[in-house]
This record gives sequence, structure tokens and C-alpha cells, in this order.
Amino acid sequence: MKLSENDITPEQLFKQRRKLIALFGSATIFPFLPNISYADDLPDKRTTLTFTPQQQNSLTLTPEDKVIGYNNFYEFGVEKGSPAQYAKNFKTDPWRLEVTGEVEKPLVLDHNDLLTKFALEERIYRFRCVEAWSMVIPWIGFELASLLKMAAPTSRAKYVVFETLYDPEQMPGQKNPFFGGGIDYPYIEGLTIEEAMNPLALLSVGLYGKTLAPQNGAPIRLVVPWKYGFKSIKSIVKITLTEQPPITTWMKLAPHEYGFYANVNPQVDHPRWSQASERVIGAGGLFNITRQPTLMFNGYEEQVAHLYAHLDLRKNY
Ligand SMILES: Nc1nc2c(c(=O)[nH]1)N[C@H]1C(S)=C(S)[C@@H](COP(=O)(O)O)O[C@H]1N2
Ligand SMILES: [Mo]
Repeated sequence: MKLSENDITPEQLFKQRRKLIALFGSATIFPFLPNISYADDLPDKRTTLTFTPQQQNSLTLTPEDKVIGYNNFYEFGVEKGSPAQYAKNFKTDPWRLEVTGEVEKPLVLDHNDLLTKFALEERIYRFRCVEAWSMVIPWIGFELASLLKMAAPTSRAKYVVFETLYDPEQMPGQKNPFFGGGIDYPYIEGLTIEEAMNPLALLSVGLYGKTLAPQNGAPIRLVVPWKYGFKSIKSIVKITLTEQPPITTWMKLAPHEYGFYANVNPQVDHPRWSQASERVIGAGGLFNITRQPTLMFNGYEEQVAHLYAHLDLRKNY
């Protein structure tokens, strides 16, 4: 993964400038511009969701235009602005999500099921990318455990494996290995069954009150707030319960840099950079350089530390 110190891409800056130029009729009065929403440049197919809102907590939400404009979704290119641009026409309805493997009751959900089969609730979570930046996102979704229980895991189910859609015609990064960051697609992620059953593990179908934009992983993606962002796999088509551990995408690409667990841990650095602190996206004004200390398990230690009590987190990174 690339580590970028720039929150705003030249293309985004260009769009912001273009807007103000249109507004004020001069290119010279704003040589450099602060963060201004450009999200309304995008055709927007998102619809409003009905959900139980979360009680206000002390976290400051990342502005919506950052959440939908600064993305990692390598199927649509490796630059932070690429997913919003290249996923614009990504077809997410109809959709088919299959739950299979070590389950008593395999099941298939269609697009409508994703939004109606489970009561939707809001979860305001910290989100920490392994590249050392962070956001706070008001997700909407339901607990992964609810879906897994519906499928009735067998006693042999030890892992839960997730797979993103494979469709090179729609995903330019799958068609062209240079555009897609050299990843062997489809994108695969996994959790232990204990992790998957933890109440914090969320299947998200929306954020900021609306269905997901394609660049955020529409129509359904995983959110595991105590782990690095790459575990939170997008646009899921298949969930397989297995006895054996999966070989996940980033592990396969660079095993000494990205492990299976990928728990947020300020004490275990990435081989190429420190994980002790993080850049807060959307904060810090003009140059967006606000940093804050990274928290153990991204601030969710109380809820998840017991899952790893017997593990050496330096070895099991
Ligand atoms: N299929 C797929 N899922 C993915 C990725 C990806 O490239 N492909 N990137 C991951 C990474 S590295 C991060 S940080 C998050 C970003 O989620 P966001 O763009 O919604 O903030 O998605 C994760 N899920
Ligand atoms: Mo990430």
C-alpha cells in the first residue's frame, strides 16, 4: 500500500478551484484552496435509509465529502480519488450475496434482502487505515453475527472468509494489473469465527443516513473497527465458513508487512513506517496535518482484547 501524506489529490484540488472560479469569475484570487465539498460533482444514486440512530458520542465525525471522496478500493484504481471517479456507474442492484461452507442453512440474499432482512442501526466507529490515517464514520448496518446465526454455523466452522465481486468489465483494476495495484483478484479477507461473532463486527449497507456509495463498497461491506482498514472488505458477494484459515489478499501480497490479524496496535510498527500515531482526515485546516496518537485496538480494547489474550501480538500482527 502506498503511504500518502497528501489528503487532497491534484484532481480534487482542480475541481475545487474550478468551482470557485465559476463562482467568482477569476482564477487568480484563490491560488490555493481549503477543503471544500466537491461531492455534488458526482451523480448520486444513494437513497435514504431507515435506521436506529446511535446516541451521540464524543467522536468528531469525518466530513461526508472526505468519507466518500478519499478511498481505498483498488478494483477502481490505487489513487485516493480514483474509486469515486471510476466506480460511478458500478452496478450494485441486482446483487447476490451467498453464505456457504460450514453452515447448516446456506443462504442467498438479494439486494432487497440486504436492506430489509435485518433491523438497521447506526454505529459511529473510528476507522484506522494501515497507512496511518484515520476517520470517524457513521456507518449503518447490522451485526455480522446476526447473518451468521441465520446460516447456523457447524461445529467445524473456525474461520469466516469474505470475497469481493470479480467483474473485470466493471472493475478496471481487475482488468489492468497496473491500474489495480498488482493484486491477485478477487479481494479476499477473513476473520476467526470468534472475531466474526463479536458484536462490534458490522455488515454495513450505508453511511451518513444513506445507502453506500459504490466507492465505499456498495451494496454491502464489512466494518471491523479494531482492525486495520484493509480487513473491512467491500462489495461482498460470498461469505464462506471454513475449518482452515484463508490466505487473504494483503497477506499473500506482502506477508511480512500484512498479517492475518491486522489488529490496530500502536506498539507494533509497519516495517516501513510507525503505527504510533495517525493523520486525522478532514481535520487540521488548510494543510490537513492534525495527528493523534493511535489507540490499542483502535480504542476498542475493552470489547476485543479478550480475543487475543493468549497471542503474542508482535508475532501475530
Ligand atoms: N474489495 C476491496 N475492499 C477494500 C479495499 C480494496 O482495495 N478492495 N481497500 C481496503 C482498505 S485498505 C481500506 S483503508 C478500506 C477503505 O474504506 P473506505 O474507502 O470506505 O474508507 O477499504 C478496504 N476494503
Ligand atoms: Mo487501508
